[in-house]
Amino acid sequence: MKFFRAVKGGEVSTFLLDGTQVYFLKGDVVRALLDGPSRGEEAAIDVNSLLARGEWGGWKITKPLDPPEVWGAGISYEAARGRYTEDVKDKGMTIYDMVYNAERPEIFFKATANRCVGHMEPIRVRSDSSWTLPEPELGVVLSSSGRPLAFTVVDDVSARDIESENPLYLPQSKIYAGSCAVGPFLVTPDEVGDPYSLEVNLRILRGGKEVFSGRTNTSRMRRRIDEQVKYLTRDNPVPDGTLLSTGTGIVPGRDVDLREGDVVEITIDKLGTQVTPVVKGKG
Ligand code: DO4
Ligand code: MG
Repeated sequence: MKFFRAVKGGEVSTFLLDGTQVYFLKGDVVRALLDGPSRGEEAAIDVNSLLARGEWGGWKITKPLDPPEVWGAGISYEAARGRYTEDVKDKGMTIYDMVYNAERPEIFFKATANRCVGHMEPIRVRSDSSWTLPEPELGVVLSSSGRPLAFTVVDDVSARDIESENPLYLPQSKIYAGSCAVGPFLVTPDEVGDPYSLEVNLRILRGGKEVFSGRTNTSRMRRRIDEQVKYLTRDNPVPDGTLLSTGTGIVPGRDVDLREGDVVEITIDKLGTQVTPVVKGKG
């Protein structure tokens, strides 16, 4: 099953997509993931048009949940270790090499609901960043006990120049308005199957032309989801609906950066395609 949300007349409604049938969902999406969904009436929504245009029949698609907390995992893929290491001048053992090999993963606080955007909503480049990159990641919605309730597409948008200046600036590079894109769907684990065999594709478009493309597969994730969840929830109570973004396996180099007007397109098998325009500054 897939869930999505859309807004009409200022009201947010949650929908359940079962095959091609769309139903209103009664109650909150996290409750539905925890206890099973309570279907309302069938909804006459053309989901393909809503996804393609962001709007359809007065409905505007929005993020599929308001995550109370979003956490990130880092250096989960060898590709991330390699790219992040390029930032560090000292060519000895870097903090990224160390965390890649260590038992304890890098887990960091990423966002709250008000810093998240949905499919077709703008992600941001901070006003004080001149090198910001998208990080396409498999997102996992968790129960308070750490049980995976659903999967989604997450963009862990990161001001790479700020972190590379000094790793202690990580929170400023990661946490700001529009730094986290979620959706379009929450997809239940039974529909996803094996989360370690999903193709991940990233494209950056400028003036309609592709300026970057990259791909990976979640099979390359060194940090398994249960390992990440174990450390996230150790001595750290998280609320139902917490979103964990499991790290990126696609990290473009210094020659790529996000600019105002760019469009980021992330596709993950079984989870759909997330399209977000880029804006710079507070807006
Ligand atoms: O400090 C590095 C952050 C790494 C990250 O966000 C990732 O690997 O996805
Ligand atoms: Mg990341």
